Amino acid sequence: MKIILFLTLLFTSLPVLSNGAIDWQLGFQEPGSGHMQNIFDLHNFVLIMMTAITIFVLILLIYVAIRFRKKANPTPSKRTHNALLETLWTAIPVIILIFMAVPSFKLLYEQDVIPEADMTIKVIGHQWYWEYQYPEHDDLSFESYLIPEEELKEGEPRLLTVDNRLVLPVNKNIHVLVTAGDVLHSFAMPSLGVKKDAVPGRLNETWMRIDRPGIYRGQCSEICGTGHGYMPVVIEAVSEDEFATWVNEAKNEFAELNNRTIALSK
Ligand SMILES: [Cu+2]
Repeated sequence: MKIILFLTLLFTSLPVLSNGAIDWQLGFQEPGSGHMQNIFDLHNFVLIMMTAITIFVLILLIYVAIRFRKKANPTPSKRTHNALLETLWTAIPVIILIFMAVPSFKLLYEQDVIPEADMTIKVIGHQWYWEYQYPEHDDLSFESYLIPEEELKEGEPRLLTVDNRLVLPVNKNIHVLVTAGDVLHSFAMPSLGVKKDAVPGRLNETWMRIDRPGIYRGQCSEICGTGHGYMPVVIEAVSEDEFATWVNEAKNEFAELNNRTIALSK
């Protein structure tokens, strides 16, 4: 069963060049950051180990079931101990575990320690939309809502399309502050290897470095109420120049929008 799973994952996860989920997908999404690539590599490494161990144990089981069945082995041995064997079957699994633990600790460290940041953004989860702030870009801030199914344009994925995307530059270390305005949410972007709980009254932090331009799609990953499935995260990764242009346009656009909202509420 595992080998079938392994082969399916191997063949399904390789050719997928998508930054979002696709139909019938089984493996991970295509990694869009070095960190996600490392997660992907560790996953594959552990999967290979696990498959080899499962096959080895299966072969042993089949061997003893045939070789030591009642007919072939009428007078069984009375032996209960074997010092060499016992040492081996303790030591070998320990060594295997060390081999898996070392890269996984490296990964945890990479995730936890934020490298020198080129820019900072703040992500705030609300019931049920995201708010994005750029404190280093004149406090640019806006909200990002789901586009309902009936308003989607051709090619836009259902439940994964928003009005205002989180636009970010590629090849920059982006420090991400995550919090929530009401209840628990979780800011998650599978192809970038990012998932961070958004907790009201608490400021969590993580980071990402996007490798290539494109649209990345994720979802709120902490059940947060009836609208939980309707607050996707959509990141648009662009070059540094395009990002600078976007910031200038967005500042005017959202400033106007905010003024209008203020005027309306008066
Ligand atoms: Cu949520």
